[in-house]
Amino acid sequence: MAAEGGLEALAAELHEAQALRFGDFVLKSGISSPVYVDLRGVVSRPKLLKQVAEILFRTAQEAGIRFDTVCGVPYTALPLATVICCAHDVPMLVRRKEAKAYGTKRVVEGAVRPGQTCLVIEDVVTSGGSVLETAEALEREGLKVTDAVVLLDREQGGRARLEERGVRLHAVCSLTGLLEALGRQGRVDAETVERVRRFLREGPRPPGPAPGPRRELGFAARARLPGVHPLAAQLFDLMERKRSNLCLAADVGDTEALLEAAASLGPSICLLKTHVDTLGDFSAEAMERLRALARTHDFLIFEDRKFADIGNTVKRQYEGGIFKIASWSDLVNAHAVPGPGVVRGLREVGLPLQRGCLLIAEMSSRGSLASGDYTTATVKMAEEHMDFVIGFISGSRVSDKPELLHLTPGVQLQAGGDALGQQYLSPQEVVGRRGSDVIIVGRGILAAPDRRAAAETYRRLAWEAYEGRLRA
Ligand code: 5BU
Repeated sequence: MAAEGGLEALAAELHEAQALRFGDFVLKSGISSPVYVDLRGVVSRPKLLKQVAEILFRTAQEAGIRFDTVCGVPYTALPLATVICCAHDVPMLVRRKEAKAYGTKRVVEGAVRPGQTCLVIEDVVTSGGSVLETAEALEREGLKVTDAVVLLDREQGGRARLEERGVRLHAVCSLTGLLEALGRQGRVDAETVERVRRFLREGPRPPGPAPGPRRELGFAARARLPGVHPLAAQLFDLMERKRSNLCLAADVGDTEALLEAAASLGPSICLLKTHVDTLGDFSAEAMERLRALARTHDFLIFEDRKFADIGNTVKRQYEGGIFKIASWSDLVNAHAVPGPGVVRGLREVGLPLQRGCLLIAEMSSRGSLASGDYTTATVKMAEEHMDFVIGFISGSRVSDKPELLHLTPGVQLQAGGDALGQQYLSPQEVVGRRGSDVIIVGRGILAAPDRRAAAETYRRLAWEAYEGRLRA
């Protein structure tokens, strides 16, 4: 571990580089964490990059590790390895994540000399999986891997797992050590320090309905609550009737495809979500036909417009323009970023039409800024405007008011994500464990070979997860 003074200075520099963020994050593994470590910003700060590389090298020397070459775990640790190798005249090896499809097809580039020892460099270790992958790739080339040096150990099982596989882990600092240094420096408040400490001590726990004596109400009972918004009551009732808490994200290119999706998948869904500004041939007449299909198949329409302007502007965007969203969409959503004026503006148009609104408390995309205090403030704004706001877009249950609905996008059967930051969780995770009410699924259904069968699968899984929650 780094010497006391060194750790204090490093903690301060990392904090300034925003390498540690505190709030509510969903990690790559799908678990929720109150802390997020992202050292990618270090490359933009040459002094810090050099400092971190030097500390890593010194840690290796102080531990008496003997090595012939150095390899960084791709990608964040690549520049660190480069700086170390240049400064200390050590040959470097580069591991490719995928073998080249042409040419040499090598996964390790550089002068590979079987029998030599390679030191692995990494920025952060959680479970140790990435270090192991690199160690195994090097070993397949005949190299020996005995040690790995890492800047930060998240203390979540990585050290033991690596040791089991014969790789000793040397960490410059632990997450607890860094956290405590930030606490001492007044950069992180005591409550956050305690929260993260508890998380590290007790391990990840998926957020969700807080355990307690209060029994969870079903959708039918929630429809009958005295303060419930009429549109929310209508939605709860139709969900119960159709045994569906599935919202289709109908992300298609034209109105014919939209109407086709509505007609064929309508029986499986409680809501159909549109992005009207992505239709190549929008017409008011097509939206009338969509409303007719909504009546036939008993679902509501939700335009995912994400209003985010001052009240006066959103009012005009909601009511007017080419799309006249308020005339055909039962539900819209809004960001809380402009403050309560956004809700008040939309409400002026929506209330007389008995429309409703969802506030975006969290987003499913990687690195979303809607977290922590922002999410808390959004929940408060919704709870103060329940005559028009009927719920949230969020990754989990953020309010314990049963009158409000929680809708969650970023759902597919397989965990993972897309190339542009979308992150997926399963229906069981979202409804069963995170306490959300409705799953929003787009490509999981639309890209399936049999859309109807896929929609039925998502409907059934989300509904079973909801029923399981009621039984718990
Ligand atoms: P997908 O194909 O299941 O990834 O589509 C998800 C849909 O939900 C898509 O229309 C997004 O615009 C929408 N979405 C989202 O993915 N994440 C969010 O946080 C919000 C909306 Br808000």
